[in-house]
Amino acid sequence: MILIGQYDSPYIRRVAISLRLLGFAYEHDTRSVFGQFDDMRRTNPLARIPSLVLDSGETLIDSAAILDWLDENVGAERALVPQSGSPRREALRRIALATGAIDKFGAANYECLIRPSHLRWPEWVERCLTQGNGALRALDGLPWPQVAPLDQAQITTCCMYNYLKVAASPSFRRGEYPALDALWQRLEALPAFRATSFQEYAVPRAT
Ligand SMILES: N[C@@H](CCC(=O)N[C@@H](CS)C(=O)NCC(=O)O)C(=O)O
Repeated sequence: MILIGQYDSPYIRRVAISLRLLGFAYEHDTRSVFGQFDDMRRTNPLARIPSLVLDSGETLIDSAAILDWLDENVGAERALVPQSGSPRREALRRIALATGAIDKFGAANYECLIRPSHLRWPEWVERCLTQGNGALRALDGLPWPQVAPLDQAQITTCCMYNYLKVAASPSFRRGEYPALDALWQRLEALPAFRATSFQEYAVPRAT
């Protein structure tokens, strides 16, 4: 199978790490939604990442749909999201907070990094950051496991937090989230996380 998209996207990274943890081999196609926009639209009409091209030729789009497919394939015992009941609801709540934070800090990043400075909307950026930091505070206040096994809530939250650190999101308040720092430190040391690490957030910058 082929995973399309670069590791500086936390959505790509949570899929790549899940593939590795569950024992799926994949080729990595590092085309960019910014650099190869038209080409990427042929893979996903939204021109977004991630996409996963299966060995059958079918293309899955959207990280949630891809992770759902992975969980279905490995079965309930190994799935990264619990199958039912309050463990599932709790996992989905954490994942929703983490992906929501990605979307809010991501929107602020696009506004501050990509949009020409004279067209920026500071009140909108502020609103996004309030929402993003609200999600981080909620996640930081939760108990996180100190030991294996990993689950999707931990993986997605760590990918989100790492993205904020490396992309140097505006108003991401370093040092304010000790529980997330501890989770990040523990997970980023693991082989699947190290193998998908990235040093730079590669979006086009406004001049
Ligand atoms: N809900 C989607 C979100 C994916 C997403 O936001 N991808 C970003 C990269 S992190 C992207 O493709 N951005 C380019 C764009 O939307 O134009 C998922 O979970 O896959």
